[in-house]
Amino acid sequence: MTAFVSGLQKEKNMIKTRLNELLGIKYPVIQGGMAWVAEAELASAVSNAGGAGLIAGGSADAEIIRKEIYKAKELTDKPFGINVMLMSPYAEDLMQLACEEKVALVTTGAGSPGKYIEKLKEAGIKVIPVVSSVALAKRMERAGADAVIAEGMEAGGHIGSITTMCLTPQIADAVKIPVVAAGGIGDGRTLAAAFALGAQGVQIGTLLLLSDECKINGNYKEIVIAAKDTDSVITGTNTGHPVRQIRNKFTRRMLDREKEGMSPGEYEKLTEGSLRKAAVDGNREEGSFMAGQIAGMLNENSRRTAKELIENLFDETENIINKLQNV
Ligand code: TUI
Repeated sequence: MTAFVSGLQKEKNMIKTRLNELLGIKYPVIQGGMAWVAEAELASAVSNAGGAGLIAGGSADAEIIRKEIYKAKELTDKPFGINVMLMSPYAEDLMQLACEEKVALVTTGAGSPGKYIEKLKEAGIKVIPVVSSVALAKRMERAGADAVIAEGMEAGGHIGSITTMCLTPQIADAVKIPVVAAGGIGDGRTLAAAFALGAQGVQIGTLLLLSDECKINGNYKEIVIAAKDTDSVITGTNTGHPVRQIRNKFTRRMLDREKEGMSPGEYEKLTEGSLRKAAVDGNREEGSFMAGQIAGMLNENSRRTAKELIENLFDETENIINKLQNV
């Protein structure tokens, strides 16, 4: 059978790419590093399902994350990692922790992890930064990253300004290391499209919000399920940290204040604790319900175990690739 896209092999009905090899995983999928959302239970469920599960560092300190790593080690013997949000005051401590606990991989967000890469590699950890531009992807490759996650602005949370459709192929052309597409991946069609764009795998976040092992407040799940295609908005564009989240009273207030010329300091003060209010308290009015644009295609049927979601995703992808090969 001719390959639909380069670098993609189908063995015994299994999609295998360089990302499977790099991480020793069954499916070329990495979990999004969702702060206040991605804890040991979700990470281990994704890893047990054959993907690369992640514990999100968010703004938590190293001792909190160490406990999550211990929990995950109890729950899985498969590779898992941590996501380090580089704006966190604990980013350096978390990198140290990753080396001590020898997690399989570290993904990073909201900055450049350049200064940490050498030490992580020395500890045998695979380093996969999230990038939102070709320039940063090239810089990360030169600094020794094992792969990059090309995250388009369809994604939830902190985002860049380029779409997955445009970013992924440009990064795939610019680097030799594997590219993982992120932002807008929620079913077999979008996953197959990621392969067509030159990705060797995908990162999924929003879809996993609905997994049984994701222990966010039930209101968060309801809000994601109810969201239509146009229900997410980007706040923070004018203060330097654009964040995609589902529209509510909080985002309306933020956008109003931005129009009035709010300062970055004021923005930070107003957003403090808002993610916790969403994920833990389920506060529909004051929470920051971060989710990607694919929230619009999720429904009650998307409430499944992480294993079912991932297996279904790759079954759909294979069917689509097979169909495309017959076009
Ligand atoms: O990091 C994310 N998503 C996030 S982090 C987060 S916590 C937060 N809360 C409030 C404000 C800001 C963050 C919620 N969601 N995704 C990965 C990501 N990284 N997207 C974009 C980037 C990125 C952007 C610029 C990475 C590097 C970069 O530039 C670095 C440089 O030095 O050029």
